[in-house]
Amino acid sequence: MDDLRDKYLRQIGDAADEAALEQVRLAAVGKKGEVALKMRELGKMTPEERQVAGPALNALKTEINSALAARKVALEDAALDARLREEWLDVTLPTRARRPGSIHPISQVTEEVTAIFADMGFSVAEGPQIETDWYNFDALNIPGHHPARAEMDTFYMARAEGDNRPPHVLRTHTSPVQIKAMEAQGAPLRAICPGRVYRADYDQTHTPMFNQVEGIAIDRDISMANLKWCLEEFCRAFFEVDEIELRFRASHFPFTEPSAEVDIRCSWEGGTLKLGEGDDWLEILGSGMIHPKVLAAGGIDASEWQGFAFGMGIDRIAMLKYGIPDLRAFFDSDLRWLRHYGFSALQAPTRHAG
Ligand code: 2NL
Repeated sequence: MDDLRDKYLRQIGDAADEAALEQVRLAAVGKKGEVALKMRELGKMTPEERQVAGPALNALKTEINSALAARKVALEDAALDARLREEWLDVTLPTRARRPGSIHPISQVTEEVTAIFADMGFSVAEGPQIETDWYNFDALNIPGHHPARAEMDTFYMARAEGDNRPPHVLRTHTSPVQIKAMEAQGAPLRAICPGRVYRADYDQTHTPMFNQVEGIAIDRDISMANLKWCLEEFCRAFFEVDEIELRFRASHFPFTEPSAEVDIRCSWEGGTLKLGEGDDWLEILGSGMIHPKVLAAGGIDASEWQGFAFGMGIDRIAMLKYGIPDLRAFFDSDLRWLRHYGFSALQAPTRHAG
């Protein structure tokens, strides 16, 4: 018994870490440890022997267990001490004389657009960037084999092997958010939905991720005339030009009928863009009256309600407003570019001040 005690107390003292200590614990007082084996031998003893050996074994077990617990605490303390010696921070060091960060033009323009439409009574809705194909396509009147699904160069999410359900997609527009707003809030409804969208397209004027803002207004008597006023008001406020002129060109989208692409009058004289004057036209957005099937997909009765919708690229209108020449630079995270085109965190979006 004394040999056992000496052996295990020494091993406990020598255990260099918690793993080693656990090995000793198993060998000594574990289910198949040496003390347990000795306790099994009690059965073979005479009652007199057992009366001595039993309590002695129990006392040994208790002694080993408390030595184990004490050693565990000591090891934990030592580990903590080592960590505290290793991980330290001199909080008295002076701060680095560093320029503060800046607001990315995308964030700035999103704020500006949001503030302008908020003034016109639109609320803001956001939603997930990964969508079911129903919310991204079917609800928008883009059925399974419609070429728009291919046109939109969709990124499909992987499915587990053997899972034959249609894959989720990275949303190709923010329209799913409007469908969900219709479902949740019903009509009448005015909402804009800014956010990231994804299309597998990469060249001078396309990045696989870009930012879009879409808007919808639904009521009993909303018309294209309301759409035109709203968009003119928006352009005046956003581009900070009083004399703007918009041109509606007949177009086609599956989710609107009729549909129109909207151009803004501009001039490129002297190589700089001026809005509201000149003989050129610049396409800035797409729009139309929400297709009755899309209203129905959002749970809205198309015989009672109608509305307009529009969509535009935030990156694109940011380039126009702030004279940013290269779309791809938006996503390069180049510090010099960010310093040049970024906005001060203290500078409010243009419309907030007015
Ligand atoms: C573009 C064109 C557009 C819409 C987006 C929309 C959304 C719902 C219902 C109907 Cl929920 N329409 N969105 C409508 C017309 C055009 O975007 O060129 N975007 C960059």
